[in-house]
Amino acid sequence: MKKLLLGAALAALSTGATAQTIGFSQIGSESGWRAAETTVTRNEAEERGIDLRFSDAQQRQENQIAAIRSFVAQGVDAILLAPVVATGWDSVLEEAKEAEIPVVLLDRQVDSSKELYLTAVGSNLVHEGEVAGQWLVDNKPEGECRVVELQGTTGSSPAIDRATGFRNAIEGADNIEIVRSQTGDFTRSGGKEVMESFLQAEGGGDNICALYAHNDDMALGAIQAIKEAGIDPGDDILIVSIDAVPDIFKAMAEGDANATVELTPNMAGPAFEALASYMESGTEPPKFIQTDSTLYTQDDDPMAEFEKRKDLGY
Ligand code: GZL
Repeated sequence: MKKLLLGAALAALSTGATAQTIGFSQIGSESGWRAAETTVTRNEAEERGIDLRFSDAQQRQENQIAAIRSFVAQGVDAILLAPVVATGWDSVLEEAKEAEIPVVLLDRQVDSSKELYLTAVGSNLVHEGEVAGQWLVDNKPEGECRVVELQGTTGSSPAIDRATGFRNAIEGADNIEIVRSQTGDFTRSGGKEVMESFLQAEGGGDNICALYAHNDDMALGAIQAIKEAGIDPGDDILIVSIDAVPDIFKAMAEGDANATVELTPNMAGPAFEALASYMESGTEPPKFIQTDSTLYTQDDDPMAEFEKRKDLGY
C-alpha cells in the first residue's frame, strides 16, 4: 500500500505536486568530491520537489546507523545511503526493510545481502584502479618503478576495490612494484602526512617513481608534501589518482599531477529515477547502476576541464 501511495505521489511530482520525503545518510565532507556529491544530491532533490532530510555522519558508521533509524522512525518514503565502510549494515537495513522503506546505496557498496537494498548507484571501483594502473604501465619511465600508494578509508569498498584494480593492471608489467601503502582516509591532510612519512622512510624521493592515490584529495595533499621536500611532483614522482576534482586539473595544468580517473558526483539523479519507476510501476531496477570512469591526463586541456567543474560544489 505504502509503495502505491508513494508511487502515485512521485508520479504526481511531475505535475509539481507535494514533495516526498527522502532521508540521505551522507558519509561526511572528507573530500572535494564528497562535497560535490552532497551539492548535486540537494540540487537533484530540489528539481524533483523532494523533501531531502540530510545527515552528515562525519565518517562514523555509528552516526549513519543512527540516522537511518531516525529516518525509519520519521516514516520517510525512501533512504539514500553512502556507506562509509562495507560491513556492519545487516540489522539496520533489515529494520528499513521491515518498515517497507526502500534503501538506495550511493557511490560505495555494502557486504549485506542484495535483498536489503533496492539498488546501488556507483562506478566500477575495480575498473577505476585498473585504468589508473594501466596509465602508469603505459607511461612509467624506463627501468624500475617503485610505487607508493595512498589508500582510501580502511574497510571501505573504494579502498578495497581500487587497490585490487591497480594491482590487476600492474601484475603483468615489468619493473613496477608497490613498495609502501597506507591509508590517508581520503583527506588532503591525510595524504600530506602519509606522503611525508613515505619520503622520510625512503630517504627522499630518489627511489620513488610514482604515487597512486585512491582519490585526488590525498594526491593534492601529497603534492604539497613532495614540493616542500624540494622534489618536483609530476616529473620526479608521477602522480595518478581518482575523482577528477577541479583542483587536480589545476595541478595538471601546472605539471604537478599526471592523470585522474573521473567519478561523477551525480549518483542521486539515477537513484531518484530508479525510485520513481519502482514506486510508480513497481519496476525493480537492476541491483547495480554503473556510472562511467573516464581517464584524463595533461593532454586533455586541464584548465578547460577545471572550468567545467569549478562551480559544481567541490
Ligand atoms: C568513491 C567515493 C570516494 C571518493 C572520495 O566512490 O566513495 O569517497 O573517491 C570520497 O573522494 O571520500
